[in-house]
Parts: sequence; structure tokens; C-alpha cells
Amino acid sequence: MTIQDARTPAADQAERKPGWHKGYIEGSRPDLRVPVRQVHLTNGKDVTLYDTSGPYTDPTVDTDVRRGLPPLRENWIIGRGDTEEYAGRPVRPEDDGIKHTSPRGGLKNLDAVFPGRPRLPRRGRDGQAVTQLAYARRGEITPEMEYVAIRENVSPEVVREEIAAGRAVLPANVNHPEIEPMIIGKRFLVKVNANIGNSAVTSSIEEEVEKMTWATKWGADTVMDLSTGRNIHTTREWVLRNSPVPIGTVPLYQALEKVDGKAEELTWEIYKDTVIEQAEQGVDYMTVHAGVLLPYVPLTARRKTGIVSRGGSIMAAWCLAHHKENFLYTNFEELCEILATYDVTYSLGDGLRPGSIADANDAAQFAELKTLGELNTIAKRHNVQTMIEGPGHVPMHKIKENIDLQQEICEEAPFYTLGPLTTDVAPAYDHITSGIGAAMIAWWGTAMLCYVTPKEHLGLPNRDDVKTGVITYKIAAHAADLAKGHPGAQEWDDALSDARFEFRWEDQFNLALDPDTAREFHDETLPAEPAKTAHFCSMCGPKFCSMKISQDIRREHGGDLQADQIEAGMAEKSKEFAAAGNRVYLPLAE
Ligand code: IRN
Ligand code: FE2
Repeated sequence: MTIQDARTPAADQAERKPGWHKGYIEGSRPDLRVPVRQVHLTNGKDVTLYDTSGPYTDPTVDTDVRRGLPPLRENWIIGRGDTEEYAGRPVRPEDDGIKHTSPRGGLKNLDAVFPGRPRLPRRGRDGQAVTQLAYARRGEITPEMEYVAIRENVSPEVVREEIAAGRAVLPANVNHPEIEPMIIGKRFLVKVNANIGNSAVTSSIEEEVEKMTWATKWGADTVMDLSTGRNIHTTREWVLRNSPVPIGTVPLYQALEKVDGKAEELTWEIYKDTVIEQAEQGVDYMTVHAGVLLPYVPLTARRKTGIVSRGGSIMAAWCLAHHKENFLYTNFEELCEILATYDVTYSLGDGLRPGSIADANDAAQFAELKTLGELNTIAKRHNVQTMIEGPGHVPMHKIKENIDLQQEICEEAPFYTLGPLTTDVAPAYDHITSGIGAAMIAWWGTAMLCYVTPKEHLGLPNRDDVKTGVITYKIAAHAADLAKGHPGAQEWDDALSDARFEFRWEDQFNLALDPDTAREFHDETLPAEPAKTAHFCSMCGPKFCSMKISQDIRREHGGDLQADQIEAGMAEKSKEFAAAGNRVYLPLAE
């Protein structure tokens, strides 16, 4: 495997400074280059890590948020010859149905923002399904499939099979050519989604794009834009044109804005228009709360915390106001046809997920899951890629039942869960209460984890909360990858352990999920530069360090030690220890 180096100039490459840089693994065609994070260790070895940061970390790519990212997949999409450009429906500030206050968003601004990109939307020719699922079922390995195969270290045929069987999804709207393809399925690395948005006031393109790139910098595999309020269309356009990862949305939120927040005024037509508007823009997957059925609503009456899903409560309110069945359910087939022509992936929403430990695994939750199973079958009939959303708040002993039931009812479609939070008693620490549940459920087969930040239940996450949420979930995901034995997962741990054992501090930092914080913590107590190569850390001090003692023994007695030699070495160390006063912690000055 050859990895192209993105650094310039060439002289720098020869120098091989420790640290890391962006590299690319080339596939079967020159325009298929899979990004990786190449960590250069001080011992001359390289470690190759999965990279979600996009062209922003490639110094040879001149990124400009006002131009958008290069349309990486454009030639692949056009080359298939099954999509066409069409006039679409321009969304102007006056007719997107949302009351704007200045500065106005909409198409006018977009023309100014992305001048080089006349954006006539594409869709499947004659309404045909242009989905990765349709191709996989026909036996075709698309460039997108080859791309994720390289990323995941598996064969392209495995990717095709998993997609064809509906066990994996490759979210990639034909109108979102900028993304670096990724795959969600239990045979692959566990993925993490970060939610952004919720800002009432759109600040600037730079700030909106920054929220998304901040999450992908720390490892978010997808980002959901849950923005509400004014300039929603423009904000989403900025995010889409600059995102290297698939973007998800909940179209119901924007539809609700169009009727001034009055759920009972929602109609299928308004909803459908919103979905088409977002599909034209390039949204890769959409949460659809079609499983919240009228007869299920009373099942939540005696719950401790009722309906906690935003989308779920909107649809429940609509159902009760009209005493009619959920219009997302009754129009589901038509919705499938729309999604198939853009290759938008379903994320079937869990509108009745439990919002407390007491409500976990109750009748309402599992009734909805059964309906999601039916909808999954219908979606597949229309060649629409589908994943299933899951809870929520679930105590540890009730987690396994969730994934087992979902896998059975939904024919192994990828499960995408929000945590679950394993206890309700730790507001401000719900990234941890949920990280525990996330690690467990991912180990048992959940394909993607929706992050929870420390601000869950309390307020809007800031920059630090987003980072903490993503890192917490990367830990849960990687712990599951290890337990599942994903090819290559343990190499990362082994490289870090070696660096730790050999006191290669810089290598430890560069291999860490969060190098900045690791370095900062180390520097708090041992700031001097030589300390980074010193054979101790401040935890044990220079005279007492288990790793150092083991190394000393090895050095003195050679690598392959017999039991009695180890015994002897330990006895010697014991003597040294006693001579130094039998103190576990020695002051550094000694
Ligand atoms: C993930 C799993 N279950 C729910 N989610 C996420 O919650 C979903 O992907 C979306 O980001 C958000 C939707 O919340 P409501 O509308 O269900 O509360
Ligand atoms: Fe909650």
C-alpha cells in the first residue's frame, strides 16, 4: 500500500519530522484518493489512522468557505449517466415560507456566496432510484464503495454485499458531491454523529462552517444540522457546500417553522416541499418520525417523562389535533420515491424513545420499533437506504434487548442510537452516563452513535462541549471496535502502548484522540522540554515508575526472561526501594 504525502515541499517529506500529516491512499483511479492521518513516530515508524477532517487539514488544498469544497464525487455521479439536472424550485427569502429578518438568506445570497457553482440540482432520470442500494443490488461496485472499502480496510465486495443486504448504508446524496464517502454498518468501524445548529441567529458563514469543521476535526463521521430559526436554508447551504462528511437533518423542524410552530397546521404538502428543498440542496440523510402512530400516543400517558423526542411530540400533537393517522406514515411510499431519486438515506426516527430510566423498553417504545420494521421493508422495496434510530435512556441491564429486538425486527438494518444514557442522576455529566451505554450497545452491533454533550438537558452546547461530546463518543466507538475485533483497530492501541512504555511522550501525544489536552496535562506538572523524553512522568516521579522498573529489568537481564530471573530482578528492585526509605512517592527534587 503506498500512501501519497500531502505535504509540500518534497524536501520536507524526506526529513520525516515526528508529528502527523495528511496522506492519501490511491484506489483504482487517480480521482479516488482516500484521506488518512499519518502519524510519524520518533522511532521511525508510521501509524495510519482514519481521518474525518476533510481537505481543511491538507496544506496543499486551498480551502475557501465562500467557494465550497472541491466536488470530489461529481464525475462519479455524472459518469453513471442516470441523473439529470433540472430546473428545481428556487428558494428565495420571500417564498421559503419563513419570516426572515435582515440580513436575508436564500438564493440571492447563495449566488453571491458560491459564484462559481451554478447549482442546478440533479435527480434520478425519469424518477429512477439512483441509490447506492440499487447499485449494490445490481452487483455494481461504485467508486464510493471502493472508497469506503479502502477507508475500512476491507474488500469492496464486502462493502457491496453489506449495502445490498441492507445491513449498511452509504449516505451520499447526488447533490452533495463534496463528501468523502463513509459507511455505516455493524461490519464496519462504529461511527459517531455530532449535532450542530439550534442557533436562533445566523452569525456568519465562517462561524456556521466552523461549528461543523470543529466537530469533524475531532472525529465526527457525520453531522446533523438541526438549525431552526431564520436563514435556515442559507445556513444549511453553507454547511453542505463546505462539509467533507454526510449531513443529516430533521425536515420536520423546518416544516414546523413554515407554519409558525403550530403543529396542527402542518400538512403533507408542506412537509413534502421541505424534503424536496433539502434533497435538492444535498442533505444526505433525514430523520423521519413516521413510526409515531395515533394508537401509540395513549401508550405514553402513564410514562414518567412522556414523549421527549422533539419530532415525536410534533407528530403526536398533529395526530391528536386531527385524530388522523400520522401523515408521514400514510404517505410513506411517496416519500420513498422522492428519497430514491436523490439517494437520501432514511434515518427512521424514534419519536417514542424513553426519556427516563423508568420508561425504558416500554410498550410505546417497542410498538414504534415494530412499525419502523415495517417501514424499513417498504423503504427497501423502493431501493432507499435505511437506518433505524434508537434510544434514549436505558439502564445497562435493559440495553441488549434493544439492539437484539431492533436487529430482528428491522432485518439487521443499521441501528443508530442516542447514547443510551444509563442513569438519570448526573446532569452536566450526561456525555459519561450515555458514553457507557453507547460503548455497550455499539459492542453488540449498533452502527452509529449520536453524541451527547455535557450540556444535555441543560442548555446549548458550546465549542468545548462539542469537543467533549465527540471525544467521549470516539472513545465509546473505538472501545467497541476493539471488542468487535475490527481489522486494524488494535494497532492504534498497540502503537500508543509502546510509546507509553518507551517514554516516547511526543508519540503518545500525537497518537492520542485529543493530543492537545494530553500535552497540556503533561506540561502542567513537567513543562520543560527534556521531560518529554524523560523516562518518567509526574505521576510516579523519577524514582518510582512501574514502566521504568520493568525496562531496567529487561535491560539488565535481556529480553527473554525466565521466571527466576524476573524474581531476582524484582528482589533487587525491592532492595533499592527499601534503601530509598520505602516511600512510594518521592519528591522530584531528590
Ligand atoms: C438518534 C437516535 N435517536 C435520536 N437521534 C437523534 O436525535 C436524531 O438523529 C436527531 O439528531 C435527533 C432528533 O431528535 P428528536 O426530534 O427525535 O428529538
Ligand atoms: Fe434525555
